[in-house]
Amino acid sequence: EAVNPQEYTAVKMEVLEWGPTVGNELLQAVGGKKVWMVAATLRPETMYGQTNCFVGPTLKYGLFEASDSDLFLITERSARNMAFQGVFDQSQGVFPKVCDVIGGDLVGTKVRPPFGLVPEVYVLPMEGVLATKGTGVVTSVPSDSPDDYRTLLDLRKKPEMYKIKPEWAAVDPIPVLSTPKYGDMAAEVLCTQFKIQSQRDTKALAEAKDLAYKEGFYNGVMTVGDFKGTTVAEAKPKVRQQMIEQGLAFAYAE
Ligand code: A2H
Repeated sequence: EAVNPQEYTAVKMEVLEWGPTVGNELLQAVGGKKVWMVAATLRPETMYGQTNCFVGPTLKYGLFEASDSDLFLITERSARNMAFQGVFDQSQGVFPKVCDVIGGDLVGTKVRPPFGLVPEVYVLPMEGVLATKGTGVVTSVPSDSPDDYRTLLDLRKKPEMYKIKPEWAAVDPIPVLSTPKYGDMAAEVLCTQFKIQSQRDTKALAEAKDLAYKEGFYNGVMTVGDFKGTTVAEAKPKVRQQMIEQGLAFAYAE
């Protein structure tokens, strides 16, 4: 674990419709409650460009009571952290799990990405999702995240192998910011430049991710949203604050 805590923005994606492989046990546990898949991100200013939501297909998730009316779908590890950080209504330390679910069973579920220019997106599998980081839910922004971009290409290339319907991966990357070096599709430019062939090319992807992040942060200008025309560095905390004020995000550290 790092010495300095990582401060994430936890973005709340409301479940709109369950996918075809969700089990009855889960549906019963949900009852009439609202379910949110919560993704940890370091790039809140890119949330306009969400096109999917990724889960690890073999990872274990749970449904946790965030309040009387709301359930969070996240890993148990992150739920425990959230409980200690006072995210849940119940007093600190209470650990309100109501059901287990495997990531693969969530594929094809439809969620609403907060601030997304596309109002509904599908849950898809991503191989490299770590159980030890964030919530195990990753929101996909293929314009600016090389991992997200390459995973989308992999899924589109072999939908049967990944057990997905092609229409779940149909939304193209959406430009949200522009930089002098990579234009408004940093992830695509870098994946092409580095000849990245698959989401398993982790070394090249890490390098691409680093370059995209730095160029975006230091030289990026927003091309959409309320802070269009301002720098990414300036927009980042402001978009985050807006999302938090609207009840669509919260601070999460680990
Ligand atoms: B980021 P760090 Cl546009 N497993 O959000 C793998 N990756 C995970 C994860 C997990 N369990 N939890 C979060 N992440 C991803 C947006 C984004 C992100 C963009 C560009 C770069 C980027 C959209 N995906 O990350 O190891 C999440 O993806 C690169 C910095 O804590 C999260 O932010 O530095 C980021 O990794 C956190 O990674």
